[in-house]
Parts: sequence; C-alpha cells; structure tokens
Amino acid sequence: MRLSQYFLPTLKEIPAEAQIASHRLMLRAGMINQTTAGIYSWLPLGLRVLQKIEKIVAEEQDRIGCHRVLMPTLQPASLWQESGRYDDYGKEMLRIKDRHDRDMLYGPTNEEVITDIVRQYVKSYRQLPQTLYQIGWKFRDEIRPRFGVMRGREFFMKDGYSFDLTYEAAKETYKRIYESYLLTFRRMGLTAIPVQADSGAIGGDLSHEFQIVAPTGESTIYYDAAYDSLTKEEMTWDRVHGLYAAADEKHDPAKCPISEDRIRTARGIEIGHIFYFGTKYSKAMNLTVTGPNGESIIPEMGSYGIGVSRLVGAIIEANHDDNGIIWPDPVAPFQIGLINAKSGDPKLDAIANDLYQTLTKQGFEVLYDDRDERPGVKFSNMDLIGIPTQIIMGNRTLEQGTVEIKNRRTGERTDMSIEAWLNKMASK
Ligand code: P5A
Repeated sequence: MRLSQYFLPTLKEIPAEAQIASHRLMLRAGMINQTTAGIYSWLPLGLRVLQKIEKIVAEEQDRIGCHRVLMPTLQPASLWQESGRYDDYGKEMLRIKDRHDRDMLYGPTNEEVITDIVRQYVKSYRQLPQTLYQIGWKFRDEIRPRFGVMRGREFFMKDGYSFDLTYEAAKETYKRIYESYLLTFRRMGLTAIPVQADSGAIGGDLSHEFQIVAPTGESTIYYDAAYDSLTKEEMTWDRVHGLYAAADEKHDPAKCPISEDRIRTARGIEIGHIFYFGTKYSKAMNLTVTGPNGESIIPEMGSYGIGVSRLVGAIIEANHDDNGIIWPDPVAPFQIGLINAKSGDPKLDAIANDLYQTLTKQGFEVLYDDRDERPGVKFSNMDLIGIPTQIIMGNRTLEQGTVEIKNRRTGERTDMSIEAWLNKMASK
C-alpha cells in the first residue's frame, strides 16, 4: 500500500475524550472514527487488524470442529419471550418496533436464535453433538460506554453455541473450547488467564472469563505466577484448570490455596467468556431430540464468546510505548513499513519503488511511505501505527546500497543490504 494513496487519517493532537492508551492510539492512528457514543466506524487500518483477529479466531474454531454460521443482527422479541429473558434483560437491550408494530430487538447475544434454528432441524440423537459459531455485530445499550472499542455499545463478537446429549459430553465440549481459547489468544501474542466467573444474566453454573494482563484492566486479578511461563504444550485443561486464578473480591487471601509469594496481582481485561448452562434454553424453547430407545432428550448447551473488537483495544493496551502501538506480528495491519526518507530524489524513489514491488510480489504486506513529507514525520507516523518491521531507505542506500532495518518493539536497528535482508527473511 502506498501511503500517498491510502486513507490513513492520523491525528497529531491527543484526543481529549479518550481516557486510556488504546483509545487514544486508535484515534490517533486513524483506525476508528466515533459515529456516536459507543458506536464506531472502522477505517482501513483498523479494519485490517479487526479482520486479522477475526481470521485467527475463525481458524481456531474450525480446527476444533465448530461450524460457522451468520445470524441476523435483528431478532424478534417473541424468541426472547419464549426463553423468558425478554423482560429480564432491561435497558441494555435496544428494542425496536417494525412497521407492523411488531417488537424487535438488536441482538445483544444469540442463544435464542441458535436454539430456534437447531430445534427446527435437529430431531435425532444421531445429529448431535454440534457446535455452531458466528462472528458478528452485537448491540448492548451500555449505560457508560467508554474506553473506545473496549466497552462499546455496538461491538463485534465471536459467539459459539454447543449442543450435547449428556452432561459429561457437554463438559468435554466445554474443556475443548477452553483449551482452544488459550491457543487462540496465544496466536495473538497474549497469555489469557481463565478466571472462574459468575455466569450473570446468561445463567448456568460453570463459567470462565478469559483475562489478559494490562494496567488499564477493569478488574483486579490474582493468579499463580506459573501462568507467566506456560508453554504452548501446557495449554491444556488439566494443566491450566489446576492453577489458581481469581478476580476481585473472589480472592480471599485467608483461603487462597497457594502461598503468597506465588501470587501475582494485576489488572485484567476480559477478552472472552464461556458458559455451560445445561438445559436452560433447550427446555424453555422446547428443543428435544429422540434418543436411541425412542426416549426424549433435552440437549445440554453452552455458549462461548470472544470480544473480537475489544481485542483490538486490549492488544494495544498490552503492546504500546510512548511513541505508539507495537503490533504483535500475527495481528499487525502490515508486516513491513517501508520508509523513503528522501522522497523526491529520483534515484532513491526508483530503488524504493522497486523494493516495494519486490516485497509485495513476495507476499509481504507492505505500507510504503512514499509521501512528500519530512523524514521525522514519517518516522513518528510509522512508530505511531506500530508496524513491527521498518525498512528505512536514505543516503546510505544511495551510497552503500544498504537499508536500515528497525525492530519497532526493541528499537534495534541494523544496516544491511537489501539482498542480505531478503535472504534472512526467506530462511525464517
Ligand atoms: C457468550 C457468547 C456472552 O454474550 N453469549 C454468546 C455469551 N458472553 S459475554 O461475556 O457477555 O460477552 C462475550 C465477550 O464479548 C465482549 N464484550 C464486549 N466487547 C466490547 N464492548 C462491549 N460492550 C462488550 N460486552 C462484551 C467481552 O470480551 C466478553 O468476554
């Protein structure tokens, strides 16, 4: 992408309304634009990150045999009256009337819609187990939307729903999704800490919140230091479920099963939440299947959420410095930021254009700052938007044929020939 032609409205001023780093940085980096309170448009740079996260989430769901669907954002009130949640949900639910005066709502979650779908098609025990998920927009009329996309009113969520024949099978599904979440977040460069949770308005008795550590988190979490050094291989239910983790007042130092020197205390951001709730919805909405002996079975359900749009903010909270965002490679909007520090110099322009084309052809996602701007502006902009690897071309490129490679995270800079760098990348 040539920056001169891109739509990247970066801001120099620090937006006054933004209280936390990720919100400020997302506005300054031209990733989002507030349409109205708690409701954002995603601009090209922000959308690239959102889509990278969405892709990782979808791949990990598919890997464990969940099937993707797409449900509507608008739902009829009648389904929620059936489940008994319509009156309970309160003011967080945006209620709408259609032209026929029928009660509708903008879905805050989709347990009812998915149960309605499954009860229409699934009649026999042979059709279960089944886990369906979608990634889509939700609306909750939060009383105090804040922190940008972290607590929005309209937000993008992965929501999955499982249907099993027995409690034991439902528990196995729950464990499988728990493990898959640990790996999903790890792929984004995050260590998520599953904390036992209250199941809240959703109902049920087995529930975990997945928290990541960041100074601006909304809750305090207490967890076993072992979380900090978990390897990918250790990300299993058996290993992790045994580790201590608790949030806020649930942590009672007097009753804590591990010694104080092993406890870490930090602020946490909730990026995912999973629930087992048994037959709450299947019973209320008359979902039954026929068992092997003709008996009628009420499926056991669970639901599993990941805050996809919240993750964009959460990743920034965990990855930034005074100069801007520092994207972990797998979610970076571009892998390489190419800076031509002497735009307008015909010789360097030609070399830079050439390199831009070579890298793009090789499949790298490159943001090429070809603007007629001062080098200082280009450097600070590239730092602000957080591209992990910067390639800087200037006088030395002309004199010695070398470029400067800058690692955004460590700040480390190395001079090397373009060929040497390409070889290094190819051998990675
Ligand atoms: C699980 C999937 C549910 O809604 N039903 C379907 C269950 N769970 S939840 O905990 O309420 O939400 C799941 C995740 O969505 C994110 N989230 C939000 N993100 C941004 N703004 C909000 N207002 C918001 N509310 C919830 C969180 O990451 C949460 O874990």
